[in-house]
Order: sequence, then C-alpha cells, then structure tokens
Amino acid sequence: MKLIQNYINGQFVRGRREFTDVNPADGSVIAQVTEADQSLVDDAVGSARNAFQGEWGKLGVRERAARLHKVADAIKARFDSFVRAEVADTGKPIALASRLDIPRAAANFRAFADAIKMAGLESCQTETPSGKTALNYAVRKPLGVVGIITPWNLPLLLLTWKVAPALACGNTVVVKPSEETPATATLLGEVMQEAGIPNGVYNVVHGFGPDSAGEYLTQHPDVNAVTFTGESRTGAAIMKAVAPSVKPVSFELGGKNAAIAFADCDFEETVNGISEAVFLNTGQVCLCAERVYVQRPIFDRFVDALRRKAETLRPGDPMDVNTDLGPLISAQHRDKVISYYNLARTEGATVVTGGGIPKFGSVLDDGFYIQPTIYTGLPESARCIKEEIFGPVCHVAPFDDEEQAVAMANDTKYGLAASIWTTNLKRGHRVAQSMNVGITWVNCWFLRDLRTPFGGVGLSGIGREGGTHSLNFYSELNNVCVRL
Ligand code: NAD
Ligand code: 6OH
Repeated sequence: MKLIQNYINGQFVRGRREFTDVNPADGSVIAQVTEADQSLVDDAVGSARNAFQGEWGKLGVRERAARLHKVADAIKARFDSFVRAEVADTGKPIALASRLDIPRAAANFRAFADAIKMAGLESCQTETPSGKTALNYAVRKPLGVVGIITPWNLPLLLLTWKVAPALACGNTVVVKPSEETPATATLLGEVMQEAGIPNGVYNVVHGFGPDSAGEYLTQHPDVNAVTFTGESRTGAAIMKAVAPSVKPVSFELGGKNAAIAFADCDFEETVNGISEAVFLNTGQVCLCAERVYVQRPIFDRFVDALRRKAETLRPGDPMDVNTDLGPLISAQHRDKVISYYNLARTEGATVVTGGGIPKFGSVLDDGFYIQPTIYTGLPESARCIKEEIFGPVCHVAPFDDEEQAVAMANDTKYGLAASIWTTNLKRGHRVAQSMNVGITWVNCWFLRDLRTPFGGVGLSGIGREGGTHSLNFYSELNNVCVRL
C-alpha cells in the first residue's frame, strides 16, 4: 500500500498515526496517509523559519522568480503524474483535471513570479504646510512563515494559488492540504526539490482540522500569517485560533452564487454557460451557481433546455475522457447533499430532473455519485435557497424586472460570485455593478485573469487575492520617509 508522508525540511517524514485516502469513484483505498502530530507541525514550522532566515530569505527577486518558473516547468514535466494523482483523490474527470487543475497550478507559479518581478514601489513626493519636503516610498518585505490550509475541490489549483505568491514574496510556507486529497501537495514537494527550492521553504503536514495538523498550524505562535480556503464555518474557527497571536488572515470561503438570465440573453450561450456554472466538477466549485434567476418570458423554455443539458451530462469513470461528471468527494459529503435533495422536497420543490443516485451496475456503484438535479418552485426563504449545498444542483426561479432580480440575487449572507446573462451592454454593466459580491461575470463564468482581485464579501471571505492583492497580503510594507 502506498504511503503518503509529511514533507518537512526536504525529507519525507512519517507520523505516528495514519488515515486512509479513498478514491471517491469506487470507494477503494488509494493510500495510507501519515498524520502530523503537534511535534511534527513544530518541526515543519521550525524548518520553515530556518529556511526563511537562510538562503531563501536572502535570494533576490530575480532569482526567486526564476526558481518559481522552474517549479512551473517541473509541474509540466510531470503533468501526467499530477493529473492521475488529482483524479484518483478527487474523482474529477480526467479531461477537467487536464484542462483546468494542473495547467492552472503551473500558471499560478508563472503569474506570481512575473508579478513580483514587475511590481514597483508605492511612493509619493511630500510637501508639508510648513514647507518641508520629503520622499516617501514603501518597501515590500516578506511576512516570514505562512500557514496555508486548503480544501479538496480543486486541491493543487487552490494550494498553488497561495503557495506561489507567498514564495514569490520571499516567505516560506507550511501547507495543510485537505485530508481528502493529500496526494498532489506531496508530489509538489518532489517538484520543489527538482526546481532548486531550498529545503524548508515548502513543507507539507497532513491531517485534519480540530485537534490535528490544521489547528496546530493555525495556533502556532511562530506562524506569521494564515491563508485559508474552505467552508465559512471553518473560517470562523480559524479566526478564533489566530486571535491570541493577532495573525493576518486571508479567507476564501463558501458561496451561494446567483446566475441571472435576462430575456434578451443569447439563449443557447446562456443555457450552456449556466449549465457549466451549475455542474462543473459535480458542482463542487465555490463559484458554482446554486440559484438561477430567469426572466419570466423565457423561464419555461430555459428550465426545459437546462434539464435537457443536465440529462446529457455523462456520469462515469473519471479516467474515461468522455466522462462529464465524477462522484462527490466522500460518502459523508454525499449524505449531506442527499439530505438537501430530501429537504428540497419537504420545502415544496418541484423536481425538474435528478434528485437521486445513479446506478451503473459496476464498481462505480461503490463510489459517491449523485444525479445532477434541478428544482423549481421553492420560496426564496427556503433553506435550500439560503444554504450552500456544494453539489450538482440548482434552483431556478422566475423574475419580472431588473430590480427584482438584483434584490433576489443579493438576498444572501454569502457574497462570492455572480453571473449576468444579457445582450444589453448597459444592463450588463449596471446589474454587474449592483451585485453584492467579490466577482461578477457578464456572459461568462469562471473566466480567470490571475491579476484580478479574487475573494468574497460577507460569509464568503475576508480580503482579496490575485495579482497585487496577493503581493500585498503576502508581504508587509515598510514606508520610508526621507527628508529632502
Ligand atoms: P473545510 O472548511 O471543511 O476544510 C478546508 C480545510 O480546512 C481542510 O484542509 C481541513 O482539514 C481544514 N480544517 C477544518 N477544520 C479546521 C480547523 N478547525 N482548523 C484548521 N483547519 C481546519 O472545507 P472543504 O469541505 O474542504 O471545502 C469545501 C468548502 O470550501 C466549500 O464551502 C467551498 O465553498 C469552499 N471553497 C471556497 C473557495 C473560495 O475561493 N472562496 C474555493 C474552494 C472552496
Ligand atoms: C473555488 O472552488 C474556486 C476558486 C478558484 C480560484 O481561487 C481561482 O483562483 O481561480
């Protein structure tokens, strides 16, 4: 049986306890994972501190950026191993891992290597009322050791989205990937060695949240900042854990995102776009639309077209290039999603399609598959409209005018993303700007430029990452004022 180990100071290290890594497509055990206890987390943080004070902390920006490009090259060189490991851990279709997850991991390193090289300094020429003159400029300094905690839905993509800017800014890191998906973060350790990243700059500790590696890392007094992607409730627990040592946090949390289709939209483009926004990665993307609002003149036609689209999506073996839908991540997560499918019925929903578990007549029946599901007819106050489900499911509701659509879309405690579908340019801008979220797409969804601000409002997070926003989080500014 394969053993996935912690990666500390350039060495693969065993812990005392182990847990299993399960393939969600058939329930088989892929590997045993060795858990980091408090003393291994101490070792990882200590090794990151030493590396920060050693060669890495002294490297210039040019050299750091060059090595991050080498990391991207090394990911590319091992592309198939990364894809296979990600598919086995998550059950996501191989076509998706090959076009999204692994290319984006490499792109994250390139984007932040280039961003740090291009970053200028903030400066101003100062004149006081009494006539003194000065030059102010702010120099960027790394924070030190950054703790990075990530979820299972886009494991390597989301991990490298934080590791890359943290290293670009000159920090060292200890990462705690999700217990569900430990493989690619560990493989990245081998890549770091090949790319000439000094020992201790990138460390991996495995385990769970409470009373395990996640909590040990967030509470650690020698960790300078914590960056986290995951559930809003976990974000709240982490906020408590970091409070005594006043660590800066960056949180990318859950969503209950709206898609709004106006009657003047390009109908086919909108059906295809919203179908992707609902069902990509079996609905397990924080940006997925679980609330779809459609203007009344096209409502019935839209619901029918979205149903037909959902019914053509092929669930199946994630290693088959023709598979569109993999399983959910775990039996436990499927129980949660199924409980919402049942709740929707008790709340009065009409099931347009789905609502159950598909049957394959093969080993896939031991996996955690679920049918893509569309509901209509729920009141906006229903729990299924208010709470994040994180599965391949949406509710479609009609609206009459722009004002009503905006009010419905904004009636949530979350505020991550929205998508607006219209051919009316002015309306597209107007509605997009009135969304109470961090990211709004018009006539597209999950179209990414890594320089743009990314994050959410309300329960969806704290802060923004992306481009200079990441550079600002992963560094401290020291303003220097020089009297002229
Ligand atoms: P999760 O919050 O359960 O777990 C995320 C990570 O936190 C895991 O590594 C877990 O072990 C760790 N963790 C759990 N409790 C902890 C604690 N008390 N202290 C320290 N670490 C702890 O989330 P998940 O189920 O893995 O991922 C799904 C969630 O992530 C969804 O809510 C989704 O919307 C959200 N998400 C948000 C974004 C975004 O960018 N906004 C991106 C992806 C996923
Ligand atoms: C959530 O599941 C997806 C998050 C995506 C990003 O953080 C990104 O940078 O594209």
